[in-house]
Amino acid sequence: MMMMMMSQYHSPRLAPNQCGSSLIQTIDAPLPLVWSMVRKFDNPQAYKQFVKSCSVQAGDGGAGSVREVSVISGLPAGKSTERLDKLDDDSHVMVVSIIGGDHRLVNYRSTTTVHGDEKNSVVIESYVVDIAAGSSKEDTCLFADTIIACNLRSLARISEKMVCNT
Ligand code: A8S
Repeated sequence: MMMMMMSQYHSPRLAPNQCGSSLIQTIDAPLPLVWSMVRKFDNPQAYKQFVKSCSVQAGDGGAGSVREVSVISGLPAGKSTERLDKLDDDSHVMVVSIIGGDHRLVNYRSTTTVHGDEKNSVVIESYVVDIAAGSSKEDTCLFADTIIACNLRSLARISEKMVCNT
């Protein structure tokens, strides 16, 4: 099942000026709990520690909704405008595109899928992004990978804390 999800959702075609990768996080918490945190498009700050605030500018939190995210100071960015392209509560698939903002992640699109059962979860997050002029593929991917890894570790820490794993 997970191999199928990998090929279906996490193997995007890359143009020559793009890069991307996928990150995997195991979590000792039930899939429904983890998915309930991931799916809340209007509340990324629940686990994304670089997010200072978020306001939904269009939509009701379902596909097509647009949010504006403000990030904490110290990052090479202030704001990001992001659109929810897909939210599938049956397959636990979420696709988000970055459509604006004062940062270098141009044409960024991420797919997050959650797998698992009533005890354990696996989150896979993959993305594609343009390599900005003057940047290398390595630097672009390292930057995005670092942020996503922080987000996924934070998601694991918070959801594991919400259940009693003894
Ligand atoms: C996410 C993933 C990423 C967010 C990046 C990669 C970002 O929010 C931060 C710094 C930037 O320079 C770009 O799922 C941007 O949130 C923390 C503002 C988009």
